[in-house]
Amino acid sequence: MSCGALKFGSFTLKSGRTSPYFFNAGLLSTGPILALLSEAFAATIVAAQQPSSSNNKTSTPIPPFDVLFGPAYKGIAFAATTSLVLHTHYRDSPNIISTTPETGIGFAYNRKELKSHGEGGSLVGCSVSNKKVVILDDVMTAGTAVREAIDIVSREGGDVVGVIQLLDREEVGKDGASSTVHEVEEIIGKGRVKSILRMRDLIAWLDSKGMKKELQDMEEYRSQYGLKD
Ligand code: OMP
Repeated sequence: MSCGALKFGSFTLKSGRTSPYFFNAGLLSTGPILALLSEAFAATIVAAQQPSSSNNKTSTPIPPFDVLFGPAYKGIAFAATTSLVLHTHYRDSPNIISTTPETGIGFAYNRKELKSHGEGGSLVGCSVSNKKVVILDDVMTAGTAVREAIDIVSREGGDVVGVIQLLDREEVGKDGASSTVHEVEEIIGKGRVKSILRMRDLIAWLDSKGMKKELQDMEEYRSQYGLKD
């Protein structure tokens, strides 16, 4: 909230849902904030690579991988800065990287418009072809944006083995029956979609600040679109 990235009011979302809050990750745009975010993304990736302590045998950790993919535009800075942090802080951790620590994790992002001259193509940065790829993105609501990112990487021959979101709004997916996270994990594997923050964290924070009106609006929205568990 201190930099305006989290706003309360009435917002029409990409999914058509009317939300009492909106998270604009484009405003997370200073050096100190990026340092915090990229460290959080890196730590979340490393934690997601550990075998789950739960008894759920179907859940698979994110395997060693090669490339971070940041969907244009907001994901670009996340992928670039997190690949840097994985190199500076985590290069000696075993099993993060499927290539050598010296090469490090690459990063890539898409162009919103195809470029026909110069090097051409729709992706910029490290090739994802025949690579294991982790997608870093801003917010997940109904999952349209993240599905698009998975399609882009797959079309270029990459294998998406993980998705890390900055904020999971913890909503039901397009069919309204199960969570968006569940639907995306159906595509890339159970236990492979992680988030730094979730809607429940925002609610706990609002509660701790005594922001009653916002809290009530969030709870109402959650009863309509939130997870039932
Ligand atoms: P879904 O594609 O429905 O998952 O919505 C996620 C996308 O909507 C994000 O990548 C953003 O472009 C945008 N969005 C936000 O940036 N912040 C929000 O709080 C909510 C949305 C949204 O439209 O759902």
